[in-house]
Amino acid sequence: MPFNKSKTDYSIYLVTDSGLVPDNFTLEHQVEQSILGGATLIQLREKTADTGKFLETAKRIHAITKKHGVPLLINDRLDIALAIDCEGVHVGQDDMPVVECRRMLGEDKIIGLSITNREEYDAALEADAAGANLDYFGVGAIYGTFTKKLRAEPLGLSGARNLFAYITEKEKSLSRQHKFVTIGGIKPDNTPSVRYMCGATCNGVAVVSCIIAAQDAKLVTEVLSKQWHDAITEPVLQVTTETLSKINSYFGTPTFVHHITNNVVKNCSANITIAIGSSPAMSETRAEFHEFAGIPNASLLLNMGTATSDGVETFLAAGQAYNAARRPVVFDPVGGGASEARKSAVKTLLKGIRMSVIKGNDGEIFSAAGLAGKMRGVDSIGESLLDERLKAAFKLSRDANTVVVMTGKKDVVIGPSGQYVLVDNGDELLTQITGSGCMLGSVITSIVAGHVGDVFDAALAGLLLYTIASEKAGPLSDGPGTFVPRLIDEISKLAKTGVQVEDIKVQFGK
Ligand code: 3NM
Ligand code: MG
Repeated sequence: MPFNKSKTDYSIYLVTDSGLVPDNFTLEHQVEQSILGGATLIQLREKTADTGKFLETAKRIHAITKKHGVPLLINDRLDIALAIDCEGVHVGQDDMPVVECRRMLGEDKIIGLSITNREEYDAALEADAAGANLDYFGVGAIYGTFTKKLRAEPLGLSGARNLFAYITEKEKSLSRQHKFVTIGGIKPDNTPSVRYMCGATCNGVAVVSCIIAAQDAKLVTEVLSKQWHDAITEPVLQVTTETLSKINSYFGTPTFVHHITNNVVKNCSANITIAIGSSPAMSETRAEFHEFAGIPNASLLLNMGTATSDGVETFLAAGQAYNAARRPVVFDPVGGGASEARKSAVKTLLKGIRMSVIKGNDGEIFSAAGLAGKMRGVDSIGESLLDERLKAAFKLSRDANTVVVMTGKKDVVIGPSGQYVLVDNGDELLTQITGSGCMLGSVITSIVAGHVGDVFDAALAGLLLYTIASEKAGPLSDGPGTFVPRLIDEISKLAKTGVQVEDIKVQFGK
């Protein structure tokens, strides 16, 4: 059958590097095993091979890919691609200009280009207008990689999402759409997060080391392919007035909440988690993160309150372990805008971890959204206008593809689509104790862990449980000192009996 490039499946794209093949195998073996495991596209990328040797390797690899009906592209070397008449080329920014490539290869071959930012994508669209007719882009690097010396800082999940948002808008106005794959440090563990964050415009993952260096290339490819195909691309968010009538169905699922939290609140966070029927753990021991993430109904709460300077690495290791296990991660960027170190920690964590929920006060959310907040110390000073608050929370929600819970006089729960709920519940005493936001983080994490397909409603349910419990506890307290134990008592009761729909004070909006 003649090659028809429009049928190309970009989902599982193997890029070679013979230097990484384990001693007991050949490159041919790794490529064939990978195809048997589900690789849909192969790129021969041999940066150091001499021309004669490269040509011989290319012929042997092409024989294998042809046998299996998988297209083969050659990195950089058009002469090799022309000599063996394979299915196309992949070029970098410093290689043969794409317009020349197209002129030499003709319209039937695939041409792909590496890009790392908006400017390179825009320039490629101009080259397209000049006749390049590019087929796809390799977007990267997503994560750090040992396989290639990078031209720019890795994009991270947040950077990739941002770039894909730009690309997605522009592609809509084109008469012919391109395909996109992500590359750089991608492996089965982080594939669901990458797919979730990049959205439907991203057509696949391109990998080198995780397959080429594997002892069982077929198995790794199978796992990668399964992770890619099982991953959801859009968050499940549904919020309707019906949500309120089923709010109590969110309580009562016992979950496991792994806290990495600050020294001030450990005790009350553990107590409130137990009070609603879940199990807390406080651990910063990396050796047990993967094991904990495998516990049924496990979830992770990352609270930056008193993070130490090496704390970011611990947060990253934990967040990535829970991402890999596809268990929810809730982020509480306590004091996130209070210092340069904290701002940079928030950025690093949003690059490396897919968060299910981000919870913070005004200042923390403004800062995480990259907007000037009103931070002084770790307390949020004053409150911005509702409109401004909604804008900041929406921006963060869209950028991180996550549910944002922003506390304040009126609390906001908002999702990436812009749908939001304003919550007017909550006792005044919540503002007079330390750790009230941190305990809310524990409650939300615990409830989200039992309802991962329904993160928005679960986060709202957690917020309502907590704030309505505080309204019951307030009048029973003599002041802030007795308020905390009363709050724990009341939440423990409400988690069992459920809240009264009449007590809920919310407004829906978009
Ligand atoms: N191109 P691994 S990163 C070939 O950013 C390549 O354009 C990149 O290797 C880019 O899967 C990269 O082993 C190497 O991390 C990817
Ligand atoms: Mg190149």
